[in-house]
Amino acid sequence: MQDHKFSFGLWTVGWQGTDPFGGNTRRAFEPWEYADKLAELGAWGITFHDNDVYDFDADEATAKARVSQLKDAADKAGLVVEMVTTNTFSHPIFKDGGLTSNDRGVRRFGLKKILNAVDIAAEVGATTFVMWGGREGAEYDSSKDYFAAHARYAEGLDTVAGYIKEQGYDLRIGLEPKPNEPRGDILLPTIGHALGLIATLEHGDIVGLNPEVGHEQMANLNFTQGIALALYCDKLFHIDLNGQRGLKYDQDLAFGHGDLMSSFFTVDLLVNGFPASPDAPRYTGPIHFDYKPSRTEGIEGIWDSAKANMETFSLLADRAKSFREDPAVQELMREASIFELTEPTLAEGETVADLRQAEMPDPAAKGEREYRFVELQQAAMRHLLGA
Ligand code: GLT
Ligand code: MN
Ligand code: MN
Ligand code: MN
Repeated sequence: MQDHKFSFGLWTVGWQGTDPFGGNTRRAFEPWEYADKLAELGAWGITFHDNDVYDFDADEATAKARVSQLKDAADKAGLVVEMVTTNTFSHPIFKDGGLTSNDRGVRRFGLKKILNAVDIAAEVGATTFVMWGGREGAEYDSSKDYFAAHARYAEGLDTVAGYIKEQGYDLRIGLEPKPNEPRGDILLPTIGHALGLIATLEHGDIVGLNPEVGHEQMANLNFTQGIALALYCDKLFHIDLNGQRGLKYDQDLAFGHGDLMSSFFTVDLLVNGFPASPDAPRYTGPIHFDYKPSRTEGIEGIWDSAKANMETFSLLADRAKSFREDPAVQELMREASIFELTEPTLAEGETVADLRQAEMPDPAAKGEREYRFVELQQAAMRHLLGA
């Protein structure tokens, strides 16, 4: 487990089990009480929201004291505080969003709260600042001018990114997409949507993605494909690993407890990179888990589930390595023409006119060729199952 930079949100192990139908099943801990145990289990880092550490209405002195108590505990345990984020979703003031509320006063309040959290992030040495816009959205299309909402979102992001640059902070912003929950529909619902808005920003160079497995899967999308696009665009700044089974509420299961095959290929991409593109961008950030210890669990279950995330990732990393190194797999990849995909479709200097003149393959023969994709997938299955 020491090979990977495992990291946990304080709100994950700290989740008390509240859901829309029932209250807490576990007691609250102070944020600094998690550090030793997480370190002992093999974690490398922790992350938090401002209000995981101090209350929404805490005065400045209390907030400062609590953040520094947490930072001390992390230092003592040898944990890095690698990411910080803002809670712009719990308090009723944010019921119509933080950066995109129709109410300008709310937006100004939200922006200030985010900027305060940016200062805290810099102070504790975090290098990523996540922005999950859970309340940025709507239940009703009648309720919002969506052009203006995107403009205000962009304005907010540029203000925060511009402030980071102005202060000279070593921080990058990771946007976290989610299609719905808590809003009926959330703005920037997927990785692709977020990339689209980032491309319009003035300070988009320090704005990228913090994709979450379950959130892309709630949109019925392929998470590995999504992070591949983020890598292609050099925008995979951070990651939230967890598990989700199908199209339903955000389950936040432990990593691998949802779609295991998909988890295998996510780990394969994260630890081994693209199979045929050795020069492509690689993810080098923390392996951050954003899961919830199920409501059925007691205190022991918090640690069982935290461990489960790291154990599953490590097991899958081993399996993915053996998969890639297997000569039979390499041969199947050649038969599948996987390496051929890296070859540009047009030859160097070739024009459209040249292409039109060029000899073409026999469509019937190409239509009948083998790709051996099923056998390759089954080879992955054998490695995954340790067969
Ligand atoms: C909240 C959300 C997570 C986000 C956190 C960051 S908050 O728990 O469900 O997916 O990563 O704001
Ligand atoms: Mn989630
Ligand atoms: Mn969540
Ligand atoms: Mn998340």
